[in-house]
Amino acid sequence: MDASKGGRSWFTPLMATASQAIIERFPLVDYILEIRDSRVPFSSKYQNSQHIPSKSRHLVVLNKKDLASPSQTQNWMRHFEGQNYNCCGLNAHNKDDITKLLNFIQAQVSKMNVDRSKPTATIMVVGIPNVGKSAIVNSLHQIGRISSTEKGKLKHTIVSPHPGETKDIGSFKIASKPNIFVLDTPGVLVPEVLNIEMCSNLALTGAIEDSLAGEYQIAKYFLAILNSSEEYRHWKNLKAQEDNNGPSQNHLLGRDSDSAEPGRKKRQYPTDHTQDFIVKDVRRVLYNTISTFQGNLEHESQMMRLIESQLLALLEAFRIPPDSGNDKLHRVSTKLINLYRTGRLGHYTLETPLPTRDQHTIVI
Ligand SMILES: Nc1nc2c(ncn2[C@@H]2O[C@H](COP(=O)(O)OP(=O)(O)OP(=O)(O)O)[C@@H](O)[C@H]2O)c(=O)[nH]1
Ligand SMILES: [Mg+2]
Repeated sequence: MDASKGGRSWFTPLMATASQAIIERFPLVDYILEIRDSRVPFSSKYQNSQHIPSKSRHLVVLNKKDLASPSQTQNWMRHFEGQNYNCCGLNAHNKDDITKLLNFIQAQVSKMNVDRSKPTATIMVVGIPNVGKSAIVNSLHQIGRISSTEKGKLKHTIVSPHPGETKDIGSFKIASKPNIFVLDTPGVLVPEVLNIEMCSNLALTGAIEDSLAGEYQIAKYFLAILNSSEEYRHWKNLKAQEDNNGPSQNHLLGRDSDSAEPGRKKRQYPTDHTQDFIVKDVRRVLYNTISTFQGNLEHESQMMRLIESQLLALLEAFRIPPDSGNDKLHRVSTKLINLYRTGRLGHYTLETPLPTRDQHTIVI
């Protein structure tokens, strides 16, 4: 995959300007939160992090931990701590996580400001696009320890599933005495061509606009990961239910399939509106196609054969008519990627902290 496609590039002029503006602020701010995506902590490294003046004023935040494998997030945290970074896993939409982060920031600020001579501290949030910088800033601002008058005038920075949403540096107050302000910044990617695996990881996790990589390619990449992982095994009981009852009829009854399971709290997926019975059918199709596949998934051509058959089988699960024209594979791909990105098809960490061929040569 190239940095540009059809005259468009992921490194936009706005990114170049923002990149410079952010670097110029490094010496002026008191602390930096570098946000990475827990699913790809290596590929989501912020390109200008070498300009951050000191490790003691730099926290690596592994955000979207709810979408990653919890044990792998622990491994990554140990990895960063082993390199003398402060590091934490975070879900930007989880109040407890944000409260802990706010406590940490306040503790750092008071350590840096022991004589309380400085009335204001500034924290800058940096990272590649779509890793959740604005979501974290909004959450910190909302639970911020500020006066009730200031609480009445809360601002919002735009949070969106599409990369490149934040265009300017914005300031949000999160604490008083001393005042602490957090700067939200636009996402910045590397300008040069990346290796194919990093590109694929960034495309799948949403750091690069989907149309640059192509939805069909991204969906195929996700299926290759799913087919090589153990996640689909969690859906075995769906197969057993089908054997006993036939295919899902919940939609006919207008019933929410997840809420039908006793003792399970219904999960919320704010950016995904796919109904539960469809998700269940998608999981069932994926489970059936993988578990009955006779070929050898180590062979690329056989993996591709499985993937292509899965995309066709998923048309029915997503209720896309097979005669719905040339864009049917595009539609099924878009829906599949969306389910993956909202965590409804399992939790995947796509990179390991162990030194591998490529990762070994690059110092984080
Ligand atoms: N599941 C999950 N989704 C998250 C989390 N943090 C952010 N998101 C979602 O990720 C998407 C991107 O979030 P933003 O806060 O807009 O990302 P950003 O880093 O500011 O992106 P740019 O402004 O484009 O650089 C949104 O759909 C958020 O709701 C998280 O911890 N978990
Ligand atoms: Mg943003």
